[in-house]
Amino acid sequence: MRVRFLAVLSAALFLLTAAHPTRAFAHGEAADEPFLKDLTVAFYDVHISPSTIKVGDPVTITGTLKILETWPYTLDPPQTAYITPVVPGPVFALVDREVNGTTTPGSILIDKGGTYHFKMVMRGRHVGDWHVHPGIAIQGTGTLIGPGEWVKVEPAAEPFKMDVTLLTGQTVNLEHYGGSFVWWWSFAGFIIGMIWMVYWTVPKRTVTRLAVTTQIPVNDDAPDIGLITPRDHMWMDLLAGATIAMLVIGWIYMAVKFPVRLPQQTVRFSPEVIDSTSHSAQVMKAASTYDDKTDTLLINLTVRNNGTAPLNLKQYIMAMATFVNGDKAEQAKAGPVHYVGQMQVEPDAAVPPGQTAKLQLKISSPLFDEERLIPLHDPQERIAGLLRFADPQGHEDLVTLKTDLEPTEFRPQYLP
Ligand SMILES: [Cu+2]
Repeated sequence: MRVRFLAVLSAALFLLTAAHPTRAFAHGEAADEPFLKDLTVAFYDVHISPSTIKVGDPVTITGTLKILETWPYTLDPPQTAYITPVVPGPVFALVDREVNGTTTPGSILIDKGGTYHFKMVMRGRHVGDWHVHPGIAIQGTGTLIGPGEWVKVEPAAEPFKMDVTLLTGQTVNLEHYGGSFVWWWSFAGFIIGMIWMVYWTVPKRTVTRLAVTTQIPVNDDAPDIGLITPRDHMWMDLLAGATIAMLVIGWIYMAVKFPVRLPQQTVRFSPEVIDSTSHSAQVMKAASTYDDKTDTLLINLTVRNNGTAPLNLKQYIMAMATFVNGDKAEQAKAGPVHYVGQMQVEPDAAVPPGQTAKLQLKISSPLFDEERLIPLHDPQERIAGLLRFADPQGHEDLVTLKTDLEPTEFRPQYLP
Protein backbone atom coordinates (compact mmCIF):
# COMPACT_ATOMS: atom_id res chain seq x y z
CA MET A 1 0.00 0.00 0.00
CA ARG A 2 2.76 2.38 1.07
CA VAL A 3 4.83 1.46 -1.97
CA ARG A 4 1.91 2.19 -4.27
CA PHE A 5 1.29 5.51 -2.58
CA LEU A 6 4.92 6.48 -3.07
CA ALA A 7 4.81 5.38 -6.69
CA VAL A 8 1.70 7.46 -7.35
CA LEU A 9 3.21 10.41 -5.51
CA SER A 10 6.45 10.30 -7.46
CA ALA A 11 4.56 9.89 -10.75
CA ALA A 12 2.44 12.93 -9.85
CA LEU A 13 5.53 14.92 -8.95
CA PHE A 14 7.17 13.88 -12.18
CA LEU A 15 4.14 14.97 -14.23
CA LEU A 16 4.00 18.23 -12.31
CA THR A 17 7.61 19.07 -13.06
CA ALA A 18 7.46 17.73 -16.61
CA ALA A 19 4.34 19.78 -17.35
CA HIS A 20 6.06 23.02 -16.35
CA PRO A 21 9.00 23.26 -18.67
CA THR A 22 10.89 26.38 -17.73
CA ARG A 23 13.65 27.63 -19.95
CA ALA A 24 16.90 26.05 -18.79
CA PHE A 25 18.82 28.97 -17.40
CA ALA A 26 22.07 27.84 -15.91
CA HIS A 27 24.76 25.60 -17.29
CA GLY A 28 24.68 23.23 -14.37
CA GLU A 29 26.94 25.57 -12.44
CA ALA A 30 24.56 25.39 -9.50
CA ALA A 31 25.36 21.68 -9.30
CA ASP A 32 28.99 22.41 -8.43
CA GLU A 33 29.71 22.47 -4.71
CA PRO A 34 30.09 25.97 -3.26
CA PHE A 35 33.78 25.44 -2.39
CA LEU A 36 34.49 24.61 -6.03
CA LYS A 37 33.20 28.03 -7.04
CA ASP A 38 34.12 30.31 -4.13
CA LEU A 39 37.66 29.20 -3.30
CA THR A 40 38.93 28.69 -6.86
CA VAL A 41 38.28 31.49 -9.32
CA ALA A 42 36.61 34.91 -9.19
CA PHE A 43 35.25 36.47 -12.40
CA TYR A 44 34.65 40.18 -12.72
CA ASP A 45 34.11 43.00 -15.23
CA VAL A 46 32.55 40.50 -17.63
CA HIS A 47 30.83 42.00 -20.66
CA ILE A 48 29.21 40.08 -23.47
CA SER A 49 28.01 42.11 -26.41
CA PRO A 50 26.11 42.63 -28.58
CA SER A 51 23.24 40.54 -27.28
CA THR A 52 21.47 40.31 -30.65
CA ILE A 53 23.33 39.39 -33.83
CA LYS A 54 22.78 37.78 -37.21
CA VAL A 55 24.44 34.51 -38.24
CA GLY A 56 28.08 35.24 -39.05
CA ASP A 57 28.32 38.38 -36.90
CA PRO A 58 30.77 38.68 -34.00
CA VAL A 59 30.06 38.63 -30.25
CA THR A 60 32.82 39.82 -27.94
CA ILE A 61 33.34 38.50 -24.42
CA THR A 62 35.68 40.50 -22.22
CA GLY A 63 36.45 40.21 -18.55
CA THR A 64 38.93 39.28 -15.90
CA LEU A 65 39.41 36.25 -13.72
CA LYS A 66 41.68 35.62 -10.82
CA ILE A 67 42.90 32.22 -9.70
CA LEU A 68 42.51 32.74 -5.98
CA GLU A 69 45.29 32.05 -3.49
CA THR A 70 42.63 30.15 -1.53
CA TRP A 71 42.60 27.32 -4.11
CA PRO A 72 41.50 24.27 -2.06
CA TYR A 73 44.17 21.75 -1.15
CA THR A 74 41.68 19.00 -1.96
CA LEU A 75 41.97 19.84 -5.68
CA ASP A 76 44.99 19.36 -7.93
CA PRO A 77 47.02 22.59 -8.04
CA PRO A 78 46.00 24.70 -11.04
CA GLN A 79 48.54 24.42 -13.83
CA THR A 80 47.18 24.01 -17.34
CA ALA A 81 44.00 25.82 -18.25
CA TYR A 82 41.92 26.94 -21.15
CA ILE A 83 39.85 30.12 -21.13
CA THR A 84 36.80 29.47 -23.25
CA PRO A 85 33.29 30.62 -24.07
CA VAL A 86 30.80 28.21 -22.47
CA VAL A 87 27.84 27.80 -24.83
CA PRO A 88 25.36 25.01 -25.56
CA GLY A 89 27.27 23.17 -28.29
CA PRO A 90 29.05 24.51 -31.39
CA VAL A 91 26.52 27.28 -31.94
CA PHE A 92 29.29 29.89 -32.20
CA ALA A 93 32.73 29.72 -33.78
CA LEU A 94 35.62 31.19 -31.79
CA VAL A 95 37.76 33.34 -34.07
CA ASP A 96 40.03 35.21 -31.69
CA ARG A 97 41.20 35.01 -28.10
CA GLU A 98 43.59 37.16 -26.12
CA VAL A 99 44.80 36.66 -22.57
CA ASN A 100 46.61 39.58 -20.92
CA GLY A 101 46.93 41.14 -24.34
CA THR A 102 48.56 38.15 -26.07
CA THR A 103 46.92 36.06 -28.77
CA THR A 104 46.09 32.72 -27.17
CA PRO A 105 45.06 29.98 -29.58
CA GLY A 106 45.09 27.18 -27.00
CA SER A 107 45.79 26.33 -23.38
CA ILE A 108 47.83 28.49 -21.06
CA LEU A 109 49.92 27.78 -17.95
CA ILE A 110 48.43 29.44 -14.92
CA ASP A 111 49.41 30.15 -11.33
CA LYS A 112 47.61 30.55 -8.06
CA GLY A 113 47.13 34.27 -7.46
CA GLY A 114 47.37 35.08 -11.17
CA THR A 115 45.01 37.59 -12.79
CA TYR A 116 44.00 36.99 -16.39
CA HIS A 117 42.26 39.56 -18.56
CA PHE A 118 40.56 37.89 -21.47
CA LYS A 119 38.96 38.92 -24.71
CA MET A 120 37.24 36.39 -26.94
CA VAL A 121 35.53 37.02 -30.23
CA MET A 122 33.18 34.43 -31.62
CA ARG A 123 30.80 34.45 -34.56
CA GLY A 124 27.24 33.21 -34.52
CA ARG A 125 26.77 29.91 -36.38
CA HIS A 126 23.32 28.65 -35.45
CA VAL A 127 20.08 30.58 -35.11
CA GLY A 128 18.71 30.58 -31.56
CA ASP A 129 18.75 32.06 -28.08
CA TRP A 130 21.97 31.01 -26.40
CA HIS A 131 23.26 31.56 -22.90
CA VAL A 132 26.88 32.59 -23.17
CA HIS A 133 29.42 32.53 -20.33
CA PRO A 134 33.15 32.89 -20.14
CA GLY A 135 34.73 29.92 -18.39
CA ILE A 136 38.08 28.47 -17.49
CA ALA A 137 38.68 24.76 -17.95
CA ILE A 138 41.38 23.69 -15.52
CA GLN A 139 43.11 20.36 -15.95
CA GLY A 140 42.21 18.08 -13.05
CA THR A 141 39.38 20.30 -11.81
CA GLY A 142 36.94 20.93 -14.64
CA THR A 143 35.34 24.01 -16.11
CA LEU A 144 34.56 26.88 -13.78
CA ILE A 145 32.23 29.42 -15.25
CA GLY A 146 31.71 33.13 -14.99
CA PRO A 147 28.54 35.20 -15.34
CA GLY A 148 26.46 34.69 -18.48
CA GLU A 149 24.25 36.61 -20.84
CA TRP A 150 21.59 35.64 -23.39
CA VAL A 151 22.66 36.15 -26.97
CA LYS A 152 20.07 35.97 -29.73
CA VAL A 153 21.34 34.80 -33.10
CA GLU A 154 18.98 35.70 -35.93
CA PRO A 155 18.96 34.30 -39.45
CA ALA A 156 21.11 36.07 -42.02
CA ALA A 157 20.75 36.33 -45.78
CA GLU A 158 23.78 34.09 -46.29
CA PRO A 159 24.60 30.80 -44.57
CA PHE A 160 27.49 30.73 -42.07
CA LYS A 161 30.91 30.87 -43.68
CA MET A 162 34.33 30.83 -42.07
CA ASP A 163 37.02 31.72 -44.59
CA VAL A 164 40.62 31.34 -43.51
CA THR A 165 43.72 31.97 -45.56
CA LEU A 166 46.30 29.20 -45.38
CA LEU A 167 50.08 29.79 -45.41
CA THR A 168 50.03 28.74 -49.06
CA GLY A 169 47.78 31.68 -49.86
CA GLN A 170 44.77 29.47 -50.57
CA THR A 171 41.49 30.47 -48.93
CA VAL A 172 39.24 27.74 -47.55
CA ASN A 173 35.82 27.85 -45.91
CA LEU A 174 36.32 25.94 -42.65
CA GLU A 175 32.58 25.45 -42.27
CA HIS A 176 32.57 22.87 -45.08
CA TYR A 177 36.23 22.24 -45.88
CA GLY A 178 36.87 18.52 -46.28
CA GLY A 179 33.48 17.83 -44.70
CA SER A 180 32.06 15.31 -47.16
CA PHE A 181 35.36 13.45 -47.48
CA VAL A 182 35.63 13.08 -43.68
CA TRP A 183 32.01 11.90 -43.56
CA TRP A 184 32.26 9.28 -46.30
CA TRP A 185 35.70 8.04 -45.23
CA SER A 186 34.56 7.59 -41.62
CA PHE A 187 31.40 5.93 -42.91
CA ALA A 188 33.50 3.43 -44.91
CA GLY A 189 35.38 2.53 -41.70
CA PHE A 190 32.09 2.27 -39.85
CA ILE A 191 30.72 -0.15 -42.48
CA ILE A 192 33.73 -2.48 -42.05
CA GLY A 193 33.19 -2.44 -38.30
CA MET A 194 29.46 -3.10 -38.68
CA ILE A 195 30.05 -6.09 -40.99
CA TRP A 196 32.47 -7.53 -38.43
CA MET A 197 30.06 -7.01 -35.55
CA VAL A 198 26.98 -8.39 -37.34
CA TYR A 199 29.00 -11.36 -38.71
CA TRP A 200 29.95 -12.51 -35.21
CA THR A 201 26.74 -11.73 -33.40
CA VAL A 202 23.75 -12.41 -35.67
CA PRO A 203 24.30 -15.73 -37.51
CA LYS A 204 26.96 -17.04 -35.08
CA ARG A 205 26.49 -18.37 -31.59
CA THR A 206 29.57 -16.62 -30.17
CA VAL A 207 27.57 -14.18 -28.11
CA THR A 208 24.24 -15.99 -27.67
CA ARG A 209 25.92 -19.07 -26.19
CA LEU A 210 28.29 -17.24 -23.91
CA ALA A 211 28.08 -20.02 -21.33
CA VAL A 212 29.80 -22.32 -23.84
CA THR A 213 32.14 -19.89 -25.58
CA THR A 214 33.58 -18.49 -22.33
CA GLN A 215 34.74 -22.02 -21.43
CA ILE A 216 36.98 -22.17 -24.51
CA PRO A 217 40.55 -20.80 -24.26
CA VAL A 218 41.24 -17.55 -26.09
CA ASN A 219 43.14 -18.93 -29.08
CA ASP A 220 41.04 -22.05 -29.55
CA ASP A 221 38.87 -22.14 -32.70
CA ALA A 222 36.95 -25.09 -31.20
CA PRO A 223 36.62 -26.87 -34.57
CA ASP A 224 34.93 -29.83 -32.82
CA ILE A 225 31.85 -27.68 -32.13
CA GLY A 226 32.30 -25.62 -35.31
CA LEU A 227 32.75 -22.34 -33.46
CA ILE A 228 35.26 -20.68 -35.83
CA THR A 229 35.60 -22.24 -39.27
CA PRO A 230 38.25 -21.71 -41.99
CA ARG A 231 35.57 -19.81 -43.90
CA ASP A 232 35.31 -17.34 -40.96
CA HIS A 233 39.08 -16.87 -41.13
CA MET A 234 38.83 -16.08 -44.83
CA TRP A 235 36.16 -13.40 -44.29
CA MET A 236 38.02 -11.85 -41.36
CA ASP A 237 41.25 -11.75 -43.42
CA LEU A 238 39.28 -9.89 -46.09
CA LEU A 239 37.98 -7.35 -43.55
CA ALA A 240 41.48 -6.86 -42.08
CA GLY A 241 42.81 -6.45 -45.63
CA ALA A 242 40.15 -3.84 -46.41
CA THR A 243 41.10 -1.92 -43.25
CA ILE A 244 44.80 -1.94 -44.14
CA ALA A 245 43.94 -0.94 -47.71
CA MET A 246 41.95 2.02 -46.36
CA LEU A 247 44.93 3.14 -44.29
CA VAL A 248 47.37 2.81 -47.20
CA ILE A 249 45.00 4.59 -49.61
CA GLY A 250 44.52 7.31 -46.99
CA TRP A 251 48.25 7.89 -46.57
CA ILE A 252 48.88 8.00 -50.31
CA TYR A 253 45.90 10.27 -50.94
CA MET A 254 47.07 12.68 -48.21
CA ALA A 255 50.67 12.75 -49.50
CA VAL A 256 49.58 13.39 -53.09
CA LYS A 257 46.73 15.81 -52.48
CA PHE A 258 48.41 17.83 -49.68
CA PRO A 259 52.15 17.96 -50.39
CA VAL A 260 52.61 20.97 -48.08
CA ARG A 261 51.84 20.08 -44.47
CA LEU A 262 52.66 21.38 -41.02
CA PRO A 263 52.12 19.44 -37.77
CA GLN A 264 49.26 20.76 -35.65
CA GLN A 265 50.68 23.61 -33.58
CA THR A 266 50.68 23.65 -29.80
CA VAL A 267 51.01 27.16 -28.46
CA ARG A 268 51.23 26.93 -24.69
CA PHE A 269 52.67 29.67 -22.52
CA SER A 270 52.31 31.53 -19.24
CA PRO A 271 50.60 34.85 -19.96
CA GLU A 272 52.66 37.73 -18.69
CA VAL A 273 51.40 39.15 -15.40
CA ILE A 274 50.25 42.70 -16.06
CA ASP A 275 48.82 43.58 -12.67
CA SER A 276 50.67 44.95 -9.68
CA THR A 277 51.17 42.26 -7.09
CA SER A 278 51.66 44.66 -4.16
CA HIS A 279 48.60 45.67 -2.20
CA SER A 280 47.63 48.72 -0.18
CA ALA A 281 44.65 47.14 1.50
CA GLN A 282 45.27 44.33 3.95
CA VAL A 283 42.60 42.22 5.60
CA MET A 284 43.58 41.85 9.25
CA LYS A 285 40.55 39.94 10.46
CA ALA A 286 37.36 38.61 8.89
CA ALA A 287 34.36 36.66 10.07
CA SER A 288 31.06 35.99 8.37
CA THR A 289 27.60 34.66 8.99
CA TYR A 290 24.92 33.52 6.60
CA ASP A 291 21.21 33.61 7.22
CA ASP A 292 19.54 31.02 5.04
CA LYS A 293 16.05 32.42 5.69
CA THR A 294 16.78 35.86 4.24
CA ASP A 295 19.71 34.90 1.96
CA THR A 296 21.85 37.39 3.81
CA LEU A 297 25.60 37.29 4.08
CA LEU A 298 27.24 39.45 6.74
CA ILE A 299 31.00 39.92 6.68
CA ASN A 300 32.80 41.70 9.50
CA LEU A 301 36.16 42.97 8.36
CA THR A 302 39.14 44.64 9.91
CA VAL A 303 41.05 46.31 7.10
CA ARG A 304 44.34 48.16 7.19
CA ASN A 305 45.30 50.71 4.56
CA ASN A 306 49.07 50.47 4.00
CA GLY A 307 48.95 52.89 1.06
CA THR A 308 49.14 56.62 0.72
CA ALA A 309 45.60 57.35 -0.48
CA PRO A 310 42.23 56.77 1.20
CA LEU A 311 40.53 53.53 0.09
CA ASN A 312 36.84 52.90 -0.48
CA LEU A 313 35.37 49.43 -0.68
CA LYS A 314 33.51 49.27 -4.01
CA GLN A 315 32.75 45.61 -4.68
CA TYR A 316 32.84 42.12 -3.30
CA ILE A 317 33.35 39.50 -6.01
CA MET A 318 32.52 35.88 -5.33
CA ALA A 319 32.80 33.18 -8.01
CA MET A 320 30.62 34.51 -10.89
CA ALA A 321 28.77 37.09 -8.79
CA THR A 322 29.65 40.73 -8.13
CA PHE A 323 28.10 42.71 -5.28
CA VAL A 324 28.34 46.46 -5.70
CA ASN A 325 28.48 49.22 -3.12
CA GLY A 326 26.93 51.74 -5.46
CA ASP A 327 23.94 52.91 -7.48
CA LYS A 328 22.16 51.24 -10.40
CA ALA A 329 24.60 52.71 -12.95
CA GLU A 330 27.58 51.23 -11.15
CA GLN A 331 25.78 47.90 -10.90
CA ALA A 332 25.04 47.91 -14.63
CA LYS A 333 28.76 48.41 -15.32
CA ALA A 334 29.75 45.50 -13.08
CA GLY A 335 28.64 42.72 -15.45
CA PRO A 336 25.66 40.70 -16.70
CA VAL A 337 22.71 41.97 -14.69
CA HIS A 338 21.57 38.59 -13.39
CA TYR A 339 24.90 38.05 -11.64
CA VAL A 340 25.18 41.48 -10.03
CA GLY A 341 23.78 42.38 -6.63
CA GLN A 342 23.82 45.18 -4.13
CA MET A 343 26.15 45.37 -1.14
CA GLN A 344 25.83 47.66 1.86
CA VAL A 345 29.00 48.73 3.63
CA GLU A 346 28.79 50.03 7.19
CA PRO A 347 30.31 52.57 7.78
CA ASP A 348 30.46 53.58 4.13
CA ALA A 349 33.54 55.76 4.48
CA ALA A 350 37.06 55.65 3.12
CA VAL A 351 39.79 53.96 5.15
CA PRO A 352 42.46 56.69 5.57
CA PRO A 353 46.07 55.85 4.73
CA GLY A 354 47.95 54.22 7.58
CA GLN A 355 44.74 53.48 9.45
CA THR A 356 42.82 50.37 10.39
CA ALA A 357 39.04 50.30 10.11
CA LYS A 358 36.24 47.93 10.95
CA LEU A 359 33.70 47.42 8.17
CA GLN A 360 30.54 45.40 7.96
CA LEU A 361 29.38 44.13 4.57
CA LYS A 362 25.74 43.18 4.24
CA ILE A 363 24.60 41.39 1.11
CA SER A 364 21.09 40.02 0.63
CA SER A 365 20.75 38.25 -2.68
CA PRO A 366 18.82 35.36 -4.24
CA LEU A 367 22.07 34.59 -6.13
CA PHE A 368 23.53 32.86 -3.08
CA ASP A 369 20.79 30.28 -3.32
CA GLU A 370 20.29 30.18 -7.10
CA GLU A 371 23.97 29.76 -7.87
CA ARG A 372 24.63 27.71 -4.73
CA LEU A 373 27.45 29.92 -3.54
CA ILE A 374 27.21 29.32 0.20
CA PRO A 375 28.43 26.12 1.86
CA LEU A 376 25.61 25.28 4.26
CA HIS A 377 26.25 21.67 5.21
CA ASP A 378 29.84 21.16 4.17
CA PRO A 379 32.85 19.89 6.12
CA GLN A 380 34.48 23.28 5.55
CA GLU A 381 32.24 26.26 6.15
CA ARG A 382 34.41 28.74 4.35
CA ILE A 383 34.06 31.29 1.58
CA ALA A 384 36.46 33.41 -0.42
CA GLY A 385 36.27 36.25 -2.88
CA LEU A 386 37.81 39.52 -3.92
CA LEU A 387 37.42 42.84 -2.12
CA ARG A 388 37.71 45.66 -4.62
CA PHE A 389 38.97 48.93 -3.20
CA ALA A 390 39.47 52.20 -5.06
CA ASP A 391 41.14 55.45 -4.14
CA PRO A 392 39.88 58.91 -5.23
CA GLN A 393 42.19 58.83 -8.28
CA GLY A 394 40.51 55.62 -9.40
CA HIS A 395 43.46 53.32 -8.64
CA GLU A 396 42.15 49.94 -7.70
CA ASP A 397 43.32 47.28 -5.31
CA LEU A 398 41.75 43.85 -5.35
CA VAL A 399 42.57 41.70 -2.36
CA THR A 400 41.52 38.15 -1.65
CA LEU A 401 39.29 37.63 1.33
CA LYS A 402 38.93 34.26 2.96
CA THR A 403 36.60 33.81 5.88
CA ASP A 404 35.05 31.06 7.90
CA LEU A 405 31.30 31.17 7.70
CA GLU A 406 28.95 30.60 10.57
CA PRO A 407 25.48 29.45 9.51
CA THR A 408 22.90 31.16 11.71
CA GLU A 409 20.34 28.36 11.37
CA PHE A 410 21.87 26.64 14.40
CA ARG A 411 21.41 29.63 16.69
CA PRO A 412 18.95 28.99 19.51
CA GLN A 413 16.30 31.34 18.13
CA TYR A 414 16.12 29.34 14.89
CA LEU A 415 16.07 25.88 16.41
CA PRO A 416 12.74 24.07 16.74
CU1 LIG B 1 24.14 29.71 -18.77
